[in-house]
Amino acid sequence: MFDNLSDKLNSVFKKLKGHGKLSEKNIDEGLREVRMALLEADAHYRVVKQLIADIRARAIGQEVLESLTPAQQVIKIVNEELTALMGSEKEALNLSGAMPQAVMLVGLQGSGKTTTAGKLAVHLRKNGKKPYLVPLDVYRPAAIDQLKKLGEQLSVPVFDSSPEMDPVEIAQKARQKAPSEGCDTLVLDTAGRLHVDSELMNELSRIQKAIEPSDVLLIADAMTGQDAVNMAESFDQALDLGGIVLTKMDGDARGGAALSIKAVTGKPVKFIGVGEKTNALEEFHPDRMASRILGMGDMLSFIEKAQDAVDEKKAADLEKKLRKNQFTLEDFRDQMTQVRKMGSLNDLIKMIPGANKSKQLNKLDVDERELVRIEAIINSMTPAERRNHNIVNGSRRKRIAKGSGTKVQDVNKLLKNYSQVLKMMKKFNKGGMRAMTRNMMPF
Ligand SMILES: Nc1nc2c(ncn2[C@@H]2O[C@H](COP(=O)(O)OP(=O)(O)OP(=O)(O)O)[C@@H](O)[C@H]2O)c(=O)[nH]1
Ligand SMILES: [Mg+2]
Repeated sequence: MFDNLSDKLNSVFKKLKGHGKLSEKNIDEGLREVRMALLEADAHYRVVKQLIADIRARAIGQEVLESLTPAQQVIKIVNEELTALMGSEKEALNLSGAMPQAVMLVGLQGSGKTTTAGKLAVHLRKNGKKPYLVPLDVYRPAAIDQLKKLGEQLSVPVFDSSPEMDPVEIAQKARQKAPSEGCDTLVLDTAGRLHVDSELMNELSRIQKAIEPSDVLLIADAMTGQDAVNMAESFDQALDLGGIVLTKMDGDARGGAALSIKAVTGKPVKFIGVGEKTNALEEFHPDRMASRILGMGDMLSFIEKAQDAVDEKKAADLEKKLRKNQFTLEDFRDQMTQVRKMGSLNDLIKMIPGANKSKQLNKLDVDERELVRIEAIINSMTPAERRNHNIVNGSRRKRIAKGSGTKVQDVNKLLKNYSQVLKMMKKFNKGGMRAMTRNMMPF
């Protein structure tokens, strides 16, 4: 991503560093090269012009010229201005309004709408939502099947569209059906066209008016550079976009679209697609992107990914155990310790889809101090007891209470909670359970 641009900018900075103290002339020379590099990366010329003017105004100021590390100061300014150009703050998906909500994906043929629909479903599920994939492409043969297959692979429900139906009718029916499928967020995968045409815009606009989605995302291929920016303007005029997803950023996209699309359209990039797989979607953080462009790396995104990977593995292990009915009190305790490391239990509980409504969950006492007691109780059990709670009879309960400095009632309560969790776990279907185990380790 941005390799070329990064290389060029770094060689400019290297030159600047070589000067020691900088003169206005040095800075102008450097900025001329920065300008060339940005234009070669296919950034919009008007955007580049303004950006360079902004950087220059700050870079020829006293602090920089008189600083002992002027080149570093210039890099810092470039970093800040690039960040501002891309929107400063991360912009999240808009999911306000009445349930079920809808996110509508629009874009040209092959831009990555269907792939992104799958990725977004995964993203939504990670955030405690229950996505419902809705195929609205009734023109291209096999488009509906493509989304159905994707849904199956991800264990996400897909509305059973048929090519004979009108897309508006499909979307309305899907919304009516969503609650009975246990879903709260529709992801509408619309049809693409080769070019922006009025027929397409009319159809998209009809869908938008009928469904009033909380977010409309343009899916744009980053490799098409300035074309993506122009296309975004056309879509925005017709649909008033909520944001943009730039796909194929893993390819040899030169970066121009990511740099200029916000400045030109006023609409933020909300996500970037970085691969064909369903987990290859990243939230777009302007500051991290600027650091990436300047070759400073993006530790934060990396760390987030690593954490994601670890949780995925833990969730998968846990799921396996639950399936085989091997989720022991020992696992219960270990998960609890993990959760305590992650922060407040009450905050974490809020992440479970439907936790507020679940009577069973409300019955579980989640007082933070209680966790310490629970840990002590489980530690006082023998390994055999931890592995099979059914053998913990009256006299064992007395012994455990004494060993952990608690009361027999506390031991009873823990065992009751634990068996309730077991029961509840068994009730969850595959998708639900995975989301739940990922979101909320002990329960
Ligand atoms: N490398 C890479 N490939 C992607 C990305 N997103 C989508 N693709 C690929 O782009 C191609 C088109 O993706 P689709 O999701 O089918 O595109 P679409 O917009 O739904 O296409 P139509 O339904 O025909 O309009 C597929 O081969 C995807 O695997 C991405 O972020 N990176
Ligand atoms: Mg498609």
